[in-house]
Amino acid sequence: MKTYQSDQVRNIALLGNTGSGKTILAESMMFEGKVIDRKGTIEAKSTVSDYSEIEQQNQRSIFSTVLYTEFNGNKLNIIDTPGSDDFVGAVISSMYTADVGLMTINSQYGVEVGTEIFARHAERLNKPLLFAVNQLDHEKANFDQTIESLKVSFGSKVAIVQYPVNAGNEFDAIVDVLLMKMYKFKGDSGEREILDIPAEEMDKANELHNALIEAAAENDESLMEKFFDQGTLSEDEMRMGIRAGMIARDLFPVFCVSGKRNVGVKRLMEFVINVCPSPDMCAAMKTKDGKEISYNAADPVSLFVFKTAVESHIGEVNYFKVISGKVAEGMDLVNTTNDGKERISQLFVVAGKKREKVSELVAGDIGAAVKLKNTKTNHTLCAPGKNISFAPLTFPNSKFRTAIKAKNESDTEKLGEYLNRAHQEDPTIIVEYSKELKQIIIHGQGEHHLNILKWQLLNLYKIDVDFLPPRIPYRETITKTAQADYRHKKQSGGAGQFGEVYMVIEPHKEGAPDPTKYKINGKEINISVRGKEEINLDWGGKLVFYNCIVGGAIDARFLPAILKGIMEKMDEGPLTGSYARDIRVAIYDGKMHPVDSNEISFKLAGRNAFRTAFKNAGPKIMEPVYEVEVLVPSSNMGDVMSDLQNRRSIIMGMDSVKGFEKIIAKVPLAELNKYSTALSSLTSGRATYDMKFLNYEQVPADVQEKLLKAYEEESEEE
Ligand SMILES: Nc1nc2c(ncn2[C@@H]2O[C@H](COP(=O)(O)OP(=O)(O)OP(=O)(O)O)[C@@H](O)[C@H]2O)c(=O)[nH]1
Ligand SMILES: [Mg+2]
Repeated sequence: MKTYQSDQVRNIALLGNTGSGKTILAESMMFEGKVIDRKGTIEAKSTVSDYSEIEQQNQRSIFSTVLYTEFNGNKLNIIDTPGSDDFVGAVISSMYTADVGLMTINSQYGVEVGTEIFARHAERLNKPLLFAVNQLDHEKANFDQTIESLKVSFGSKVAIVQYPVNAGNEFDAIVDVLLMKMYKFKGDSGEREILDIPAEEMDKANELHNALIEAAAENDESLMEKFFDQGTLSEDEMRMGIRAGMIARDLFPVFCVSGKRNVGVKRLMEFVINVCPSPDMCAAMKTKDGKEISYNAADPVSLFVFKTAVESHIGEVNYFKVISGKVAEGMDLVNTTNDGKERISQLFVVAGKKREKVSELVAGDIGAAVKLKNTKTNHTLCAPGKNISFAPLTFPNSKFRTAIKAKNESDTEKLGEYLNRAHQEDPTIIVEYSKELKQIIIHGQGEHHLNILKWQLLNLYKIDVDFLPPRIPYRETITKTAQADYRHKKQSGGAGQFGEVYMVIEPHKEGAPDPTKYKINGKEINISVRGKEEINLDWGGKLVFYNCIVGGAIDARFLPAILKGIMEKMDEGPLTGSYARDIRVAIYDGKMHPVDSNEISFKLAGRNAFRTAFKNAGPKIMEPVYEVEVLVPSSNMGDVMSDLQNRRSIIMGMDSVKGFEKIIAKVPLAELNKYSTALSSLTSGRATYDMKFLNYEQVPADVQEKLLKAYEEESEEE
């Protein structure tokens, strides 16, 4: 393969709701680019893009797949992405890498929740969008309704370049209002005739043509002037204007295709080559320290790894985009994430599992390298001494958590290793070794996402695992003031033990003044604070410890031991063994023995007094509460709301956004187990949500009752 220069490369990511036809569109593109001479199908498990076993089993894309074609003297890199929200990590990394997002819209349904989700990510990443209204051969295809829904979501940015003459089963003709021609297709071969627009379509075509000219002119003052002077623009001027509009994200062109029947695909590819920006026209890449690196082939080399995967027969493959300079076989580079040295021993371009060796790739191009020592997704490689580190990808919060355990105890260590590796390959898999919950918790974007991981563990690494309900990180606290004292005394034989501690405990409130006086059971206790220690607990919240000992009742040297005893109970709360938080303790009196007092005695006295006081201080269990934001089509709103109400949630707000309803609710984590799965089945996958930790709140009395009982039973079993 020849070396393509930056201006001869186009990088697009195929985006869109699951089932909108990205993989089949990619297949037709591969066919048009002569990468394959027969098109595969999803049903026959024969597409270039969905080549992995698990994708074929599921009949949908799960990973991003890098593809390329050589087309009209240019190189078109295409990244096919999965449409399910579970695999949003792969979509985001693909979008970050591509220069344009090509969004497929299923013309049966118009804008779907996936369209919305991915469009929002494209906006965040500042990427131009191009729409392909797809499946126009379907009997239920409805172009006008699809356009209406696009306008609801994207307003005046929507710029129609094509419309179908006969959407539906007979679909074979498209009017192109940029070229003012009609494309007519024969069979499924992609073969086409370019004809004059028939008289009966002329009015509509002219109207859309003028609208497109206006939209194109809007992004460039000189084009605008020309348009006012001449009332029209040349084809080239329109291309310039459209490109400028795309780069500014002010104009999203709309094309018409049937990926399955290969209708309109070649014309769409021509548009991508002729009009869509090449990398060197796009925004520079930002580094971690805020510098900008532009796509300049003459600069020192730098590249960004957007995907790491283990491929059968060849092992680990790193997929990257060259950002600056040129990368060539045999080059020595530095990984600026871990300061490791890497040699590029072999360089490839890839179309699914097909690989072709190349000797060089230039700024803006996409390729793959194998046999790197320690390079993963999100890492930067660059010329020695250049110290470039690109800003890493950021992903949405996880939505699904489960505990994981190897079926076979002896696999536990291996499981840990592979889980860490899974995280490096897919940063949306987060692994947490929770000492608190005594579980390995994995977090992902949905149940399906983690089930894929389970499948991989079994089939690729031979580790059989169970998913178990994850425990909830409850907290304990108190709601009232209470006093307790405890005398620890042991004088049977040998050295004795003696320590006595008096304390008052009460809820800690940020900014409250130090205590001066307590009144408990009619008795007044005067307090004079000698020392104060404010401990930020590792698990959140505080313990404030006051030394209020007067007259040397307890030696200062024993106070740390008392605190230690209290901390032992904070670490394992008296109610359910969960961490305790937000408590203040005043040690105001006690007794020592001239010989028998020691640290251990005071630790035990402190611990026991604290436990008693805690139990008398209106103890409460607190649970983590999340803020959940659900985006749901209006028709599913009722079901989603009543389901949320069954989850002890409090609705905080509602809003209508572009044809969808947004619900914001506070929901306890304990009620969110498998929520992504439930929501998906309630709405046939048409809703999405995001959740983030909000705070800890007291559980209701009936829930506390149940938790106490469960803890009691568990303790008895042990
Ligand atoms: N009638 C018709 N069916 C299509 C067309 N394109 C795709 N399909 C069918 O729609 C289904 C989904 O197609 P895919 O290409 O896998 O869709 P996708 O967008 O890649 O889906 P995900 O990988 O799940 O995101 C398959 O059964 C295809 O055969 C089309 O142009 N017309
Ligand atoms: Mg697909």
